[in-house]
Amino acid sequence: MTLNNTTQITTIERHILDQQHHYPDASGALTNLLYDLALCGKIIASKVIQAGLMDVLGKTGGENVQGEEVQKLDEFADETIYKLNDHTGRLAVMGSEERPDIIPIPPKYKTGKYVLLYDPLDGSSNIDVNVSVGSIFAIYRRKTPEGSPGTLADCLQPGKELIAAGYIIYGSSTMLVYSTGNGVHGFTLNRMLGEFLLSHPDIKMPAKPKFYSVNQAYEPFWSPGVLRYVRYLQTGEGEPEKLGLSLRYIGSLVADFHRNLLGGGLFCYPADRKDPKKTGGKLRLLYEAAPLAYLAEQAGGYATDGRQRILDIEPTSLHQRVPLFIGDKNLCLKAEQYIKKFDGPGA
Ligand code: P6P
Repeated sequence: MTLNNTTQITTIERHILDQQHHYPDASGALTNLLYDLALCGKIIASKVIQAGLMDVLGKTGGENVQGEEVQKLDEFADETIYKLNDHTGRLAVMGSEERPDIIPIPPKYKTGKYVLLYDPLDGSSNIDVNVSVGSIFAIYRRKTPEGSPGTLADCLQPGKELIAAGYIIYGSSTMLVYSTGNGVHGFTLNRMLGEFLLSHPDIKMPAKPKFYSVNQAYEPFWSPGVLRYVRYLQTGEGEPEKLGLSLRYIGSLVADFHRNLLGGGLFCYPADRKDPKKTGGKLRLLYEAAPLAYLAEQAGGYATDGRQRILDIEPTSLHQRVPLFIGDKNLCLKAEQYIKKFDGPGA
């Protein structure tokens, strides 16, 4: 049977299982955890598609056809990921962008050896204008002894300790992109079969970048180094040839990252002085920057906060923010050079 002219149908379950042999001590728990996240993606995708309809219902202040109160989709996504993972015995603890503190495993369930950190629905404010949004996940091994409740210390691990990371993008098609440290692999949801099928094996960022992504509205609030860097992205100043980049900014991190991963380019969200909360950047380290940095490096790219490699940053709090430059490795390293030169050693 052929599908999209391929002679082999590889489901995500099959692919994850094939990856398992890289981990001799694999008990299958990581494999099953990734299955569970794929199922979360299917469930969330089914709701995101209806969002417009629900919005119409929501506008009457009424209830949806099942008599349920219309839930905010990001809360729905958060509940879905939590409920599909709280009882499996695979996790020691969870952390979510939607919840202020770590999420313990209910005492009635066994704890496991993994830690799941997630952004259940990043960019959800874009849903009502039909812009792609995404769920992001990061998986670590616990550091505290098995059998005890997971702790904040289990969550505050640098990205270089990740054992798996990925995202589900809800766009023109629903895709799950993940890595367990052996390359980045993309799966597209076949709604008829209800299966994620391998569509983008071993993704590598194109050697020649085509795009840069930044919110130019914050230009007046950037540091001198960031200003000069973005000017470099626009003009290629000092380079033997123009960079020839196009600006593409969707305002949805997963969508911007996904386009640059496949098309080649750099996304940046620098620190800015416009909002006191963003003087250290807007995006979150643990469940946005670090998992995407892991994928970027697995695909031949890089990620920095402008001073250091994202994956080397030792987290100090669950929801800490970082400036983010992610994608094409040369362009990321150029950001570090400009910031060091024009903003000083450790501004
Ligand atoms: P701004 C969405 O709200 C988000 O968290 C990311 O998905 C996105 O990259 C960023 O914020 C956009 O922020 O300030 O440009 O609207």
